[in-house]
Amino acid sequence: MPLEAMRYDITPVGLHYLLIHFDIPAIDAGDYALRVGGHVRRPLRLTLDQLTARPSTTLAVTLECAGNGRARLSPRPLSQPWLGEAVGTAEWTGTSLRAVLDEAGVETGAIDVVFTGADRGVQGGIDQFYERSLSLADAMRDEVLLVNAMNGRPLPPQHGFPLRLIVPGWYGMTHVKWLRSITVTERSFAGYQQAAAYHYRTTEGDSGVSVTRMLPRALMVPPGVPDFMSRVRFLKPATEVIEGRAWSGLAPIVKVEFSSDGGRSWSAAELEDAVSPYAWRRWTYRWDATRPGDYELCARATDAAGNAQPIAQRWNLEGVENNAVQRVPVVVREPAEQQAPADLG
Ligand SMILES: Nc1nc2c(c(=O)[nH]1)N[C@H]1C(S)=C(S)[C@@H](COP(=O)(O)O)O[C@H]1N2
Ligand SMILES: [Mo]
Repeated sequence: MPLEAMRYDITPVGLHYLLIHFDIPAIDAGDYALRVGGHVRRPLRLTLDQLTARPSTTLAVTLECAGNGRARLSPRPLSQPWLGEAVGTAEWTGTSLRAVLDEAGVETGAIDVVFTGADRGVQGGIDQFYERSLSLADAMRDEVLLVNAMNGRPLPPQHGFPLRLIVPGWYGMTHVKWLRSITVTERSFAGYQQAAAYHYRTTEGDSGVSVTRMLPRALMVPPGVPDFMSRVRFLKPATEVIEGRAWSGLAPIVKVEFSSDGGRSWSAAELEDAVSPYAWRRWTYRWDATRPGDYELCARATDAAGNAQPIAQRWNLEGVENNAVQRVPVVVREPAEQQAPADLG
């Protein structure tokens, strides 16, 4: 998502980031059925018509890839080289996962709920369908949905048509797309994407800590105009309203601070209401940029649980959870040699 798309409360579908481990699978809506089974009393088979006929909720949810910010780490971990753009907020429409599990009748002794996608490929030398799990308690939360629509339209192929999981507050890897089955297990699920990938670890062989909810982050829309190659921004001397968004999957955002000197001094930004309890909050800051010079703009978010963004990056093998403050180099100056637009004659 280009960072200027943070101007929208709800990200237009074509501007929402995408992450696809393997290929987008071909799924025919007519033949489609979700299978719910494993450690349940009544295994279910639900067609798309049956799923969409169920009671539904629409929730605005911010999704962020756990690897967002990875490309800023050095040495750069191998994987999708996100700078900071792997985020977006959509209105997802779907039905309660808990109601489906209740209908299937989860048996005592159940531990995990596994979500299997229809997409298959090889990762870590293992041939696999994309699969992730949640503990039974996390799966039973009110806000967890099986969604068939995004921003008021059927899911597009790239975002999981015809059905995906949405787990508000969690990093992107949890929201399994192209969902083909849900399996309740009596043992903790040890699939590749769950047990091997998505761990914060700094040394090979360390078991690490599983990545779960989104850490707090604030991002600003880079002000002014960019240099094509370096992406340094140029601004005319003036008072500039800086705008951005902030979110956390751990607790509501309570503070965003802005710095124009690379994080040496901070001032509080103004916060608007969150788009929903599970979505980002817009913030603004009136920056006095009347003095020409070189600046480094930063933004830092803090949530109600006291989690704040670190100033320095925390390197790790997979490059996950890098929520260090954003840094935007800006040059304030009178515009350089300019090519007048042709329509001004
Ligand atoms: N089946 C399946 N689900 C998936 C993935 C995938 O590759 N296959 N990628 C995950 C990851 S890592 C992210 S960040 C989000 C991205 O969702 P989006 O492409 O709709 O933004 O989908 C998640 N769900
Ligand atoms: Mo991701």
